[in-house]
Amino acid sequence: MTAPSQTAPDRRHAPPEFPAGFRWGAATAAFQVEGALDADGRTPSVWDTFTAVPGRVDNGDRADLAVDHYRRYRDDVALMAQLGLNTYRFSVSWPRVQPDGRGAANVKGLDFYSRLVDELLANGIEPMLTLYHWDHPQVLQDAGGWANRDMTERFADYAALVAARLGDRVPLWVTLNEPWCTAFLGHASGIHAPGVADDATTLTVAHHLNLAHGLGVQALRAALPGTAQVSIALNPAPVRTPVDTQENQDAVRRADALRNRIFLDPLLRGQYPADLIADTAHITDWGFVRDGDLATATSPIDVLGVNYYTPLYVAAGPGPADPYNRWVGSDGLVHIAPADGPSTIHGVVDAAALRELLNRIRHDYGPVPIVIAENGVASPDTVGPDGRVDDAGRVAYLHAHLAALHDAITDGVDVRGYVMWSLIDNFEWVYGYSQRFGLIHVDRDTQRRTVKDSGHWFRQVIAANAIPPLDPPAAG
Ligand code: PNW
Repeated sequence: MTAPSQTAPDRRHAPPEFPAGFRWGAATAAFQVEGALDADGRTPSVWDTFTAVPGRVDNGDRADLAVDHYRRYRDDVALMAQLGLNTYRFSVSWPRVQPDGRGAANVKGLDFYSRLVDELLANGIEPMLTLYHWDHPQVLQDAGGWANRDMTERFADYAALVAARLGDRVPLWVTLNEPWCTAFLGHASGIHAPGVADDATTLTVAHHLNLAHGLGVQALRAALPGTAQVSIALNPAPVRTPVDTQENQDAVRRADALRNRIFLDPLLRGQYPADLIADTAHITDWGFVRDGDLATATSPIDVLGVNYYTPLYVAAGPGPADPYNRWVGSDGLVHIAPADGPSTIHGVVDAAALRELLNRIRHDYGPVPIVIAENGVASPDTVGPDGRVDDAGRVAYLHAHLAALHDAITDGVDVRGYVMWSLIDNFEWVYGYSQRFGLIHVDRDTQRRTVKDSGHWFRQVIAANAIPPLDPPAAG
């Protein structure tokens, strides 16, 4: 600790401020909010197919209506403006824009995103556009999906179509959201679409996603103005172990390779980790990595999107199968270890781990600019008799994570923005509507929107560009 200088103003009681120009946003994804699955030429996505299979989604919930954002987007943008957001992260539905997965764009599908972007800009909100948040056209899955190398070219073509229409108005582009989820939840345990469970396929898919990202970056650069920024949203996690033995450290290394380095290394170093290749040699010879692929995967990005919810706890040895974490190549050597503390559907709540994660990325990969592209928590929110949604738990969660983020900035990490998950309660994948992540509550029967206490609190954060005290203001 250094003593405060005699002449500096007393800042001890000032709320911690964020850098000038900091992006404050909230995020959604097309399949989770839009509904209107048959509108204007959209074809089914892999998630339409997956959610139609009995038993895949809690309560049999479907995304046919979701939160009706396709029709209510103007009202939703008005709510964003009320919250004071300066950034809105949304995703484009590939089967709306390119219903056949190849060839010309469906103009009516692009029109929706064009209207949305104009509405955002008219309200002073910068669009942050994710090209792929998991819902590719089913017709492409019928051709093998991400297991088929051709998918990487399909993705680059799709990226070019969206950029050609929206590139003049969208300043920040995200290629893929959480490729870990697509590869591992979608192809190892199969609890996400397309519901495949095959270890060799998982690694093939991971590589094709890394390659598709790079091809997507190149397609975007070719179509976008030089001022546009290009990004990817990964979901890396600090990996921890409860007891620091040599065996447990090896479990940490293996888990870190499968969760983090399999995406960060090709992206930021242009190579796969040697230990990952060795750990998985009995599954694949990695022959799917062709000359030039890694140079493509490491095409420069402007900012790294980091989605953070929880750290990962692991230990050595066999354990019960965990559908969220299949340790491809290390099954029987790694398992999920118990962790203490309050927990959510994603695991324990640990804000300090966010600071640790950001410092680790800077230490291992250099000073890449970072945007937190997702962070948030689900809670069973209800509208009270006074019309308020009291979600004090979410306010505490946000407060703790913003404080940790501010600490990381003070440590020297170059953080450009914070986008929370989610703007609004929505279709939470395998949990259906049972998990509410929004700053805005949605009544499932009436679609009525109510800003939660956390939304009012977040408005204060944005207005001050600083972390205000915890007490939520009264609604209204
Ligand atoms: C992310 N896991 O999903 C997604 O980007 C969002 O679409 C989603 O709604 C949000 O987090 C909240 O869940 C994840 O199993 C789904 O570790 C599952 C996992 C992580 C992220």
